[in-house]
Amino acid sequence: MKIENKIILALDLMNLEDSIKLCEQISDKLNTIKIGYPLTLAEGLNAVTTLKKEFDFNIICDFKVADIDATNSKICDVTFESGADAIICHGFVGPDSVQACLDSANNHNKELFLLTEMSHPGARKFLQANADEIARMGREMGIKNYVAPATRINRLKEIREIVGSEACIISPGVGKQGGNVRKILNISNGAIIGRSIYEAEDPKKALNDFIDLIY
Ligand code: OMP
Repeated sequence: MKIENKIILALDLMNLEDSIKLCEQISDKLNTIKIGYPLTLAEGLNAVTTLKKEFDFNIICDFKVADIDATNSKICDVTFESGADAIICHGFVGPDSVQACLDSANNHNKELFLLTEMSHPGARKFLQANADEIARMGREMGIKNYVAPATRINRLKEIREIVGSEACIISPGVGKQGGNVRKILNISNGAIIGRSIYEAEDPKKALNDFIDLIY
């Protein structure tokens, strides 16, 4: 997946109309968006289908899939059939559950992102202790794409060392959660940015300001 300007917009707006308006403003600078539960629970998977049709973005569905294998397969299949190009799954559920997501992605010729350590403070409590193992599992399974935190640059580096230089890492936590876009892009292939863009008075300017920091 080629991420234009190394930025992925986290489109966590609560309705399709506002989402389309925002995409119209920024579509000349971005080609990759991430859609999660906020928009799809509000509007249905139709939001993914519509945005894919209107803008032809790369669409990463952030459903943090974390169930048994049989259920994960169904979640991934229906997501890819709606037009998503990639899906994010959790790793803590173990290899059988993750393999089901990978098989679905491969069957649809789409991509899987494995979430290793999350970006928020609470990730320290349970997830951090197992994040290296999750990343190692991903590497052993042949997974090429990962999500790792922009909020902890040292952890991001450690996860990069485990998954290897060829892997694609995308990192949430820039801006509102405190991560520095320029620093993390020395390690990550893309920065996921939501509120700092869509809550800005002028989202296009906010995006351009991030791009100026990168280049
Ligand atoms: P902002 O904090 O508004 O920039 O948004 C960050 C986006 O990344 C949101 O859509 C989060 O749900 C998502 N996210 C995290 O913030 N932390 C993580 O560890 C993982 C994700 C994610 O999987 O995208």
